[in-house]
Amino acid sequence: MKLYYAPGACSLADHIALIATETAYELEKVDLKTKKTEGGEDYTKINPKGYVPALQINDGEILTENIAILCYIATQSSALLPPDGMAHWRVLEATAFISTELHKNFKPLLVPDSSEDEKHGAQKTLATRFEHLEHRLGDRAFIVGDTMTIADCYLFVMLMWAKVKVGLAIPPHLTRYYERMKQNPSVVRALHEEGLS
Ligand SMILES: N[C@@H](CCC(=O)N[C@@H](CS)C(=O)NCC(=O)O)C(=O)O
Repeated sequence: MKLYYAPGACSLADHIALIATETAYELEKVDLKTKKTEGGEDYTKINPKGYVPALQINDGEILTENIAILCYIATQSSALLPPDGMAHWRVLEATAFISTELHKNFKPLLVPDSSEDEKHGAQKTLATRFEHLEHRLGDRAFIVGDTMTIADCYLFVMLMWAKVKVGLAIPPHLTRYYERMKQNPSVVRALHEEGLS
């Protein structure tokens, strides 16, 4: 499999998942401004949506969208997503929440043309969403169940953005979780491979 990524972007979640599941993978960096891959290809020909992540599956098929890619990686390896039962749906519930309620709400804080009102609104919404996760997490090590799942891969990236990219305060349980996840060997390796350690 080949993951098209940009350093520190949401594609980092998929990168962590590839490592945590011991999947064989290659990486190809994408310049999101020029839409060129490291190898000089036009990225919009690979993923016409123009954004990362995209996962090239071994038969050449391209899969996009974080939730789909994370589920694909987990399903191929039988790790990071309980195969059935309520735990399976709880992981998908948390992953959808992270994608639609956290990831999307960072946008006004990351693009240069947002108004102050838009930025303020995004900060308020994110604070509410993080508060919800703070209560869900409590003292536990992972956001769903007792082992790492795709939801943790994605949540780590959102917390990294909050801390490092936009300087948003995050509540104490989530702060401790972030610090623990930063030491997770899959996270350490993914950050290193993206030039972020
Ligand atoms: N709906 C997509 C959104 C992906 C996304 O927002 N990617 C960002 C990086 S975190 C990106 O590539 N932005 C550049 C662009 O849109 O041109 C998903 O969930 O995978």
